[in-house]
Amino acid sequence: MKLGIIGLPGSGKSTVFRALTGDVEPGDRKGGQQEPTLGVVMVHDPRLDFLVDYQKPKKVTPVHVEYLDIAGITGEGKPGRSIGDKALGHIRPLDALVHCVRFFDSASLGPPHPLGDFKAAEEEMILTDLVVVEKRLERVSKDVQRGRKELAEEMSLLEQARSMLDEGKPLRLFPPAMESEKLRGFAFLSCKPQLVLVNAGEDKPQSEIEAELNQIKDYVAGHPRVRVDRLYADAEAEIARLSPDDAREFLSEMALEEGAKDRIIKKSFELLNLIVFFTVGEPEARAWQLEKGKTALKAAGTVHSDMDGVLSGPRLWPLRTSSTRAPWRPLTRPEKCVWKDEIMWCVTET
Ligand SMILES: Nc1nc2c(ncn2[C@@H]2O[C@H](COP(=O)(O)OP(=O)(O)OP(=O)(O)O)[C@@H](O)[C@H]2O)c(=O)[nH]1
Ligand SMILES: [Mg+2]
Repeated sequence: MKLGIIGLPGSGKSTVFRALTGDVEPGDRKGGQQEPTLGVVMVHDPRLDFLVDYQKPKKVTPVHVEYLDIAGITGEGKPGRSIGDKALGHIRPLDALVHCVRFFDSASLGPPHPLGDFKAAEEEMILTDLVVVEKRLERVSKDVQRGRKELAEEMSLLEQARSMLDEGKPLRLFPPAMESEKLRGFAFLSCKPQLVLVNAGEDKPQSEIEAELNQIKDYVAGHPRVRVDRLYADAEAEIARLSPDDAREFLSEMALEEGAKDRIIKKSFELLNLIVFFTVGEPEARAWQLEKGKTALKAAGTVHSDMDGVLSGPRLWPLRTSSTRAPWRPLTRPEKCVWKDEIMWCVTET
């Protein structure tokens, strides 16, 4: 899973990056077009710990998440130049965006305006998509006039997309942008799954943070693939560098159950509708990601394409827990385990 951290300059993207990756310093990339910094985070999962304990494999491979700290959304709103080409090239292939919104006072930027900043960055993405749609429409409409009838459907979809973007609406509100084969390949920015993180200063009262969160939530109400949450990036970046025991103490003082890394990873899995499943054998215990609702057969196919369709659901071993805080335990029915190629297959039920 690869996520890009975007947001207006000075919104705290690099600080969020540090909070999520525990990285010390992503380098100085003030508002420019420099190469983004990549951080790779191994996802800690107590269910994988359980399987390791059970099987004592030679190798352990958790799921990993990659974060990119991307500069380049300027908020200037100039059509055609709204997001730098270089930044665009980095954003297009991402699975989702972490959209960082400032909610702390800044000496250079003044008091924060979270909803206004969120809208400004959204507008940049909408304008960027509009440029892509218009360019393609120009070409396709000429071809259709010349008699290439097979492009008529794409042209009609692009025209609908253009009128949405013209009205300032993101393409996540236009289902064909995600679903149609004709449009999916454009990887439009305004329909990328987005986790909006209101990056709050520690001095901000809870009630104010809630109010800002609610304003953004109201604004995106009814939008698919958008989640809104909070983060105290500055403090949490420091906490991410502490030992687990020290981190726990600081987190509980801030009334947070988990560090930014674990919280945001969970939210990202929810946003992308992913679950984790496991394989375990003597050589390796491994966590994999799978789209929720996909069958166990698909899980098998993820690991070995030749096994897609070979396994049947009841032979898989679901891991369950009675409470979310307790460690995960396998069901006690051994017929639910399947050994194949010296691997035991297990699929989570959540
Ligand atoms: N008080 C407070 N300050 C923060 C927080 N997050 C970031 N800052 C400060 O805001 C300034 C900008 O933070 P960065 O993380 O560099 O912001 P950025 O979005 O990466 O900036 P550019 O890369 O220049 O666009 C720094 O001085 C940070 O220390 C926060 O949660 N609280
Ligand atoms: Mg930065």
